[in-house]
Amino acid sequence: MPTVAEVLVAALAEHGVTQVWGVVGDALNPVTDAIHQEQRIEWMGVRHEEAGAFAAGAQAQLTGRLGVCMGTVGPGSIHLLNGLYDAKKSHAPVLAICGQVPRAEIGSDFFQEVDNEVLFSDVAVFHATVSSPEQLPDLVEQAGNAALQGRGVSVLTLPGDVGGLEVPKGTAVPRFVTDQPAVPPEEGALWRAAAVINAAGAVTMLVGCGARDARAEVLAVAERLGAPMIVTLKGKEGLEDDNPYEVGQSGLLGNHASAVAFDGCDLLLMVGTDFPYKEFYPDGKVVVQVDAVGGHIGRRHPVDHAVVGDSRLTLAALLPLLEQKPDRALLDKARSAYDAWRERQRRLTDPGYERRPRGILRRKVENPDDRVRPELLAAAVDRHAAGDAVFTVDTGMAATWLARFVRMRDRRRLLGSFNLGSMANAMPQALGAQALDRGRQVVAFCGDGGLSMLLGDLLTAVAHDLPVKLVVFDNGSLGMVRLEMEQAGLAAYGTRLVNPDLARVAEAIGMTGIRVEDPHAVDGAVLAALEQDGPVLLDVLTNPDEIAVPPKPTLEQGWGFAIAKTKEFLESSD
Ligand SMILES: Cc1ncc(C[n+]2csc(CCOP(=O)(O)OP(=O)(O)O)c2C)c(N)n1
Ligand SMILES: [Mg+2]
Repeated sequence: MPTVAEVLVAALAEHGVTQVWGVVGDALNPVTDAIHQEQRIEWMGVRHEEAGAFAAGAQAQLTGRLGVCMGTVGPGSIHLLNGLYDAKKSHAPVLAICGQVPRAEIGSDFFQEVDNEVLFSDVAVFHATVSSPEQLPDLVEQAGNAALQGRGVSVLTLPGDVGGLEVPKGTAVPRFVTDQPAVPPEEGALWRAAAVINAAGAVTMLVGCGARDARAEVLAVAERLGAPMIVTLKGKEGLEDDNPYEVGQSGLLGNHASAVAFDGCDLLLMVGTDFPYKEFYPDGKVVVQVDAVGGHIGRRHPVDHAVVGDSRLTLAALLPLLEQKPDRALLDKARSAYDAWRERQRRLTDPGYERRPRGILRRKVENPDDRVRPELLAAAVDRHAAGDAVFTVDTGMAATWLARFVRMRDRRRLLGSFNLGSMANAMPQALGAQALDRGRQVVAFCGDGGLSMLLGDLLTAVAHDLPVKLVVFDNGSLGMVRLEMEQAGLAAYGTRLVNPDLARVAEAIGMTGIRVEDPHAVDGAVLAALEQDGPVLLDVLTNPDEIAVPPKPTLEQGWGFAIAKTKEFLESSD
């Protein structure tokens, strides 16, 4: 008879899982042994379980199937938590298989014992302990289905003496329900939305990743309404390329054209977006929101007319009800603002460009040792990366540079910790993406703070032959926090990072390491890194003083900046 562990692993393989991520040990040994025997699944040993959870979450987001990670009893499972929270908040179906002390010891405060029920209660949509082989296949099916249908994390806890037990004769291999039918809109809601849109003057669209599969419909509605379109960071995939209505992002990493589009409209049409930053929404507009999840309606900004429904189905049904709007003045205005902004940005990507001071936020960028502008690096990667590259990006300034300079053209994909906002996600997510297809280009935009947080898992790229390209924006600083502090008028205390030569670290680990200090060497180095067959770490010393100007810089931010700079100057001259 097969064991509990063997049946569980067979179910994962049948479902299409190709890797399981984690650190081996104790209660999980029967599972790793079953994986060892299963040709279709590769065991991906990581150095820190958090990296395994991020990798599994990345795989789930790219494939729509379960991503799977494992943590041993107690601390091994605790280490998974941050990556699992990221999966939860990214709506990624992830199964975590966690060890537990043997059944007879449960509740006795045994060595390493933690209460997984409590530990995972906030992060998991489903948690259960397998306490007898008779619970299969049902319990495993419930765990998988809860994750897939609830788009979240399921945790199966396996006590040390259970994985190796044989299942009763005739136990079927668990199977998972993968169908996710799209929700059609209600007729009445559609008519009401169409009526207010037809009655309104200028319309601006705010489009997010919920409309990723509705590209044709989104473009057709924008054309009918002559509407400028603000695309969220997560909506870049599939929506920004070759889109004559697009005016970039809003939010801190956004640009001025988004503010023009927001301010100038009479009606805001939100599609498939849960864009969270309330302060960037325009006041006093009629708001129509289309979202497949009813619970998302109105939670970021007051909504006048809601349509609950899948973006593609809803826009396809809405289009015939919409009248052509003849006035394209707002679209033209927002697009010219966008073009002018992009042209200014493009100048920053020239290695010889010197920015001149203008206004309070546009102080002359101090670049005494000619450090590389992050904009220049991001633009070079955009130029040379493949049309089907998978990008991952750390939380921090790297996200701004990616948002502004990397176009999600062709079949490019983008992963980040966009809802949890954790650091250290980009490298392990890249490992997950790369393991799915070692022939596809996978490029991680890493902060030096982010990369060093899970640095040990550079070893995983080498050990498992994952040719990831890690681009490190090495500004010697927790840059985003530094900017935050300075805008608030605080000295940037605690933000400096003392880094080693990360390219030499990479070399010692067995990767190719390339260090760049000269702006003129960036382009060649990026090309060389991307052309390498194996894993590469490109360590680029970027200018820590580079700032990103938000769509509408406020006077307070400007004053804060000036005050912070004075404080820093006084402190440094002690
Ligand atoms: C796990 C975690 N710890 C702390 C933070 C707060 N935080 C957000 S961005 C950031 C700095 C990131 O620094 P780095 O990775 O070097 O990127 P940079 O902004 O310098 O480009 C910090 C500390 C966080 N988001 N996640
Ligand atoms: Mg940094």
